Amino acid sequence: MNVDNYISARQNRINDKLNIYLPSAQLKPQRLHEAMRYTVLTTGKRLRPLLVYATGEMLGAHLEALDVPAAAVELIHAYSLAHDDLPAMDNDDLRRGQPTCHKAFDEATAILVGDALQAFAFELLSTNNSLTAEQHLQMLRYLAKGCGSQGMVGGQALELVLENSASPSRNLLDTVHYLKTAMLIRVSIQLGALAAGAKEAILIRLGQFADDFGLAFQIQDDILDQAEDPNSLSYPNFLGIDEAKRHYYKLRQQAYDQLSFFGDEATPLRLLIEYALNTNSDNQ
Ligand code: GRG
Repeated sequence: MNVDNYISARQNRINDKLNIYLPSAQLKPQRLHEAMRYTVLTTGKRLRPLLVYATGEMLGAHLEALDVPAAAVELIHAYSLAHDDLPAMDNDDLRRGQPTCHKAFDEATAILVGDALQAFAFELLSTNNSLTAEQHLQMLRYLAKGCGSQGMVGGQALELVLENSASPSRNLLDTVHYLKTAMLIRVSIQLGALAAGAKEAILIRLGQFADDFGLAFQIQDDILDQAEDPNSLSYPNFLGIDEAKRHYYKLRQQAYDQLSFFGDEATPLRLLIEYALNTNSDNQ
């Protein structure tokens, strides 16, 4: 299997599904729906849906059973980006190379877009597809916990604590990024596994893989952004660039090692490590 073919096939699939699932811009309230579509349908890597597909496929799920959970995690991700870009948060003008939602529309609309995308993710996940009612319930629980106050939003809240701390600790830095970034990655992997009917032991093993993958992804992002803000509380600024790179490589290797348990069927997940954790950090 070739990495580019696999990634682009699944990206095309989720882009088609998102286009179909999202409310039409002709439906009232038109401006809100237009802004929701604008926010989601811009070109992102679709990493979280790719993780749902790759994990589910590894464990024998049908692609049709993975479309809805894959869309749900991308909707949550898109909502978090729209809210994170707001003036009260990061105050960014550009996202995915285009004006952020509040710049293209307005602040109130961007807040409502995030709210509506979050609700839509849960609505979609509760709809009937090829999964059992128990699988639906489990997925709803994992997603709700993963993106709430003890997950992604909690990570964002703790980042504010970190930024205002006189002596920020390494432990707090790690907690922020496990929650803010790695948690939705973890949930994506877990939803893929749940769609395949995976048992607790597999979920735990995949949770360890997800944590390594998710934190490595965040550190890579920090290394790539390093030049942008030398004063931010990023891994390179906190640990020093050499230690940040060393930690990145260690986590990436650990993620590969976690997959040795699975054999050849883990090829899609190995391809995703290649795709998402591909920084030659020595060149940064
Ligand atoms: C709920 C306000 C709120 C925030 C939650 C997830 C999050 C916290 C904020 C998003 C902003 C951010 C920069 C998070 C760090 C993780 C990260 C590298 C996000 C970008 O994800 P990619 O690279 O983006 O997968 P694309 O555009 O490819 O989907």
